[in-house]
Amino acid sequence: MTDASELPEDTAYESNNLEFMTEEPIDPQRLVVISNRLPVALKKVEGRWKLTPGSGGLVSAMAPVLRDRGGTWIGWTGTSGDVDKSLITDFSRNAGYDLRPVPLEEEEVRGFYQGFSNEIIWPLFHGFQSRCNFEPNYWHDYLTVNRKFAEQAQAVSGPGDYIWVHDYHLMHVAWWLRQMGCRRNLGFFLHIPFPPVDIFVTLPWRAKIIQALLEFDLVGFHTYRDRRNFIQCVNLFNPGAKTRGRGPVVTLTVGERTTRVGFFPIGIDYKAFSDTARKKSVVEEAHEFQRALRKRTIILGVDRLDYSKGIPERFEAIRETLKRYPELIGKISLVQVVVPSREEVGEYKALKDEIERLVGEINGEFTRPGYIPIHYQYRSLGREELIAYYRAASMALVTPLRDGMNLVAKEYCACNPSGVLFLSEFAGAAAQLQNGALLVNPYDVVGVAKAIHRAYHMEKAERSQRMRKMRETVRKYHIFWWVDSFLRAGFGRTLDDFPQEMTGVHFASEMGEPHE
Ligand code: ADQ
Repeated sequence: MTDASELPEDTAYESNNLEFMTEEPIDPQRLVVISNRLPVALKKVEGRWKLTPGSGGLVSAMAPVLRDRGGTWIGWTGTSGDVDKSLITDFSRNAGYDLRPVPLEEEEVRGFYQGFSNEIIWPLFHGFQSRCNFEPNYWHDYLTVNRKFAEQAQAVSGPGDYIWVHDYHLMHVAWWLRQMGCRRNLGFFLHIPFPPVDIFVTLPWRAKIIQALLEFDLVGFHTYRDRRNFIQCVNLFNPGAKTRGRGPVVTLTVGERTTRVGFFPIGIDYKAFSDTARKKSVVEEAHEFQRALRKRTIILGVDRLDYSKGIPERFEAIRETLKRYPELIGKISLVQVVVPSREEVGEYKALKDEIERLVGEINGEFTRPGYIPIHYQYRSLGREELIAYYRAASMALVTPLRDGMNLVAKEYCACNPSGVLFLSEFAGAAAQLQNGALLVNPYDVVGVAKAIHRAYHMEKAERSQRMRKMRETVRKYHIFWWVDSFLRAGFGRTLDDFPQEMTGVHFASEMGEPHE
C-alpha cells in the first residue's frame, strides 16, 4: 500500500481552502475554455498561413455556449513559431468569442505533447502500460507547458469567470493557477478513461497528478467506473479522504479541501446528425455506396489511427467470421475508414503498417471475383460523406480495446434507424447503449464472429427495437445536455442543486456499485 507519507516533498502545497459550498451561487460572467488545441488549426500553405475551423464534438458543443455567454477559448494552434495573429483576430470577431493562442516551442511540443501526453498518459490511462515511455524529461515539459496555459488563463479571466479545462494534456493547470493565487471556480473534464489503481500507481508522477487534479473544484469523467477509479486512487494517497453524496456528483474531502467529482457521459448533436442523415443528397450518396458494394451487407468501422481502437483485432474477427461461416463469404464486407492521426509518433506508423499488412493478408485469403472482404481507406471524410457511410452500413463494428466514450457509436445510432451496433464492453458508451447494442469483448475474436453471424440473421423487428432504444438515449443525453449538466454541477451551491438523473447509464456494465 502507498500512503500519504510517500508524497514527494515538492508536491506539498498551500490549500487555498476554496469553500465554495458556503459561498453564494456563482453566476459566471464569462466562460473560459482551455483545451490543448484551439477550435481552429493554423497551417502554412505555400508560404502563407491558413486557418481551418475545427469540427469535433467539443467545438460544436462549446462554440454556441461561448458565443451566447461571451467567453474565451485558450489553446495551442498546432504549430510552433510565430503565426499570423490577424487570422485569429478575424476569426474571433466573426465567432463572437475570443481565441487566445498559447505559443509552444518545437522542443515543448516534443516533450509535452508527443512525449508526456501521448507516450505516457494516453497509453497508461487506456491500460497499455507496456507502450509507455516513462522518459523523466517529459515531466518537466509537461509542467512548463501547463504553466503557460495557466498564465494565459490568469491573464485573460476575471474573478467571476468559470474556467473549464479539458483533457489529459492539462491536468496540472489548476495547480499552477492556485500557486499564482487564483481563486476562480475551476472545472476539469477528462475525455479518456481514468485507469484502475494498480495501473495508475505505475506512473512515476502519480501523487503529483492526483494532487493537481484535486485543485480543481469539479473533476468530471465519462463514466461511473472512471470516477470510481479516480476516487480509489485519491484514497490510496490520502487515507483520510472522505466521499459524500450519491448519484452522478459526489464531494471528496481531503484535509481542508473539498472537490466535486462527477460523471457526465458526453453526447453528440443528435439533431444535426439525424437531420443530415435524412437530407436528399446524403440519402443518394448512401445508395451510391450500397450500389458500389453490390448491395452486400456493409459492416462499418470508423476510427482515428490509434492502437486503443482495436483495428487489427477487428480484422482478425472478420477473418474468423469468414472462416467459421463460409456462407458469409461474398455476403458481408467490412468498410474500414481510418483517420490519419499522430503520424509523427513511431508507434502509430507501426500500427498503420500492421493494419495494411492485415488487410492484404485477409483480402488475399477471401477475395473472389467481384468480391472484396475489407475495403480500407486511410483518410479523413467530410461530414456529409461520413454520415452517408453511417446510413449505408447495416452494421457498425465499434470495438475499441478501451475508450473514454466513443462518439462514432452514438453518431451511427443517430444516423441509422435500422442498423445493428456491435459495441466493445470497454467503450464508455457501453454503459449507456447496452440496452440495444450487441456488446462484445474485442479481444475475443470468436465471440465477435458469433455476434456478426447472429446479427446477419437477426429479424428486422429486433434490429429496429434495439436501435430505437439506443436512439432514444442518444437523443436525450445530447451534447448540450452534457455541457449543461457539467456547468450546473460546477456552479451548484449544494449537492441538492446537482442533476440527480442517472444519465442514461446502466450500472451492470460499469462493473461496480452505483453509489460510492
Ligand atoms: P477520439 O479518440 O477522437 O476522442 P471518438 O469519440 O470516437 O474518439 O471521436 C472521433 C470523432 O472523429 C467522431 O466525432 C467522428 O465522427 C470523427 N471521425 C472519425 N473518423 C472520421 C473520418 N474518417 N473522417 C472524419 N471524421 C471522422 C476522445 C476520446 C473518446 C471520447 C471523445 C469525446 O478518446 O473516448 O468519446 O474524446 O470525449
